[in-house]
Amino acid sequence: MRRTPLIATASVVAAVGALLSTAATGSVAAPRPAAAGASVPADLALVQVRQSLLGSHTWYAQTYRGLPVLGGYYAVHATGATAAVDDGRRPVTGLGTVAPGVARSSAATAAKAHGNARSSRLVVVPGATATLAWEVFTDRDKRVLVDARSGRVTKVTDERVLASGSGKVFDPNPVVALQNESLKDANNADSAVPSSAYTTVTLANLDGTGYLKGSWANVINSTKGKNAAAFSSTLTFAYTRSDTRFEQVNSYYAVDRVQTYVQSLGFTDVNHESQDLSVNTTTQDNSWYTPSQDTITIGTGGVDDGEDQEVVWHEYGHAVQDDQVPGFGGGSDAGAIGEGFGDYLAATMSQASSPNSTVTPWTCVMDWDSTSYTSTTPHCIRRLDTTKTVANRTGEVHADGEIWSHALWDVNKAFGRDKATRIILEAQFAYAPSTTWAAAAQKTVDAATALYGSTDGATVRAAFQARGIL
Ligand SMILES: [Ca+2]
Ligand SMILES: [Ca+2]
Ligand SMILES: [Ca+2]
Ligand SMILES: [Ca+2]
Ligand SMILES: [Zn+2]
Repeated sequence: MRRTPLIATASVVAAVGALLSTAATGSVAAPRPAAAGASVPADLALVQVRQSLLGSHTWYAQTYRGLPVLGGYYAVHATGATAAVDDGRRPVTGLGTVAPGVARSSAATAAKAHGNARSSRLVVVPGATATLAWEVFTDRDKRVLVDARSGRVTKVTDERVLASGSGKVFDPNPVVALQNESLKDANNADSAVPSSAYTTVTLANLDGTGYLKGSWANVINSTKGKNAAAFSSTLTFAYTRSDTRFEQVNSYYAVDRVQTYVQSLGFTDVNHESQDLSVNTTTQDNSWYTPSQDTITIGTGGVDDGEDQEVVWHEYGHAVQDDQVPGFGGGSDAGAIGEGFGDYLAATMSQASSPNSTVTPWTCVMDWDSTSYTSTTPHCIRRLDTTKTVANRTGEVHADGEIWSHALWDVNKAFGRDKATRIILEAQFAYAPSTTWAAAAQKTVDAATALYGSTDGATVRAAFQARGIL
């Protein structure tokens, strides 16, 4: 892709001689010597010269009154007797002063939400109405542009070059994948689960360090010891279930996938960060989200929780709500909403890749983990289709969560997973930290109405009315 050259008549690749004659028309300042002996326009700063098999390649950055112009470049490729120019300079017009309106230190403060400034420089943002900006590089590998007049952040980009790896996972778990309710943990034995239960997947958005660390999921296990962090210099993470690293891969994949799904619904600010995961670091038959640490901990009791992506998605549901509403979950109503939403998120993530069969209905949550503590089939820790209403409340948040999750599931049945999940996530931004069920349900109706109109709002209302919530 090439931008409009500053010199209108200069072709993208032209002989240096042709460029010189264009320059002579007066649109740029006098030529000066180039590294290769040719002349180049004056608004350039030499970046580097590289020698290839066929010649030399001289790269310049475009400048405007001494400041770098973002994205503007100029290259001279000299091979033998000829030199070709690649003119990638960009138009800069409408810029008055090149003195910043806000100080470098103010720009660093403005960028603080994206990390501490490691370095910064004043740049020209090109265009028909060019502007000045501070380009701030932070210790979180973010490049933040701060408008030098208003002091506002205008753009944030991730500098890291992200990598894809591959891994073996259960999707979402062996019971669902094999449609087999009689699988048993057998004390974490490889032989207990046929190899056909595994799926080889792409592990996306890795940071390339060789660890399971990426844009949306971050395995924080220590690099040493019994549950050491998985490492692969080739980003190949193919383990079987008896290997403690298997749960790390499964957890990374589950979290990367749910955040990617959330973004596909249009949300750019729902737990939009690399979620910390501490995997197999407790022997309890439990997993949890810790708000003060912003960490999900995955346990190994019974079936390893990390072998069932529905466990991970449930915990991610807590992380999502904690991110949307500071301090969310106080009181028995909000607590039950937390559990119900976690179960909903697990179920709707499984919807994407598993059948809604009589063996493993979508409404059955944690089909594999629960084989170690339930005796009836299908094995489910909880369901999204119980007959319970508010009249059946017990005060125990997980049990009561089944009432809330049933309402959410009815919304899902009415609209499909994308639209339903979009409504639910949008609504949750407006929940109070210790909301009542009625208030949260009304916010959900309001979100549906605002996004899609009153008919759809009425459909959501009916779902909550069916559970006695509204
Ligand atoms: Ca295991
Ligand atoms: Ca988080
Ligand atoms: Ca377990
Ligand atoms: Ca399930
Ligand atoms: Zn929970």
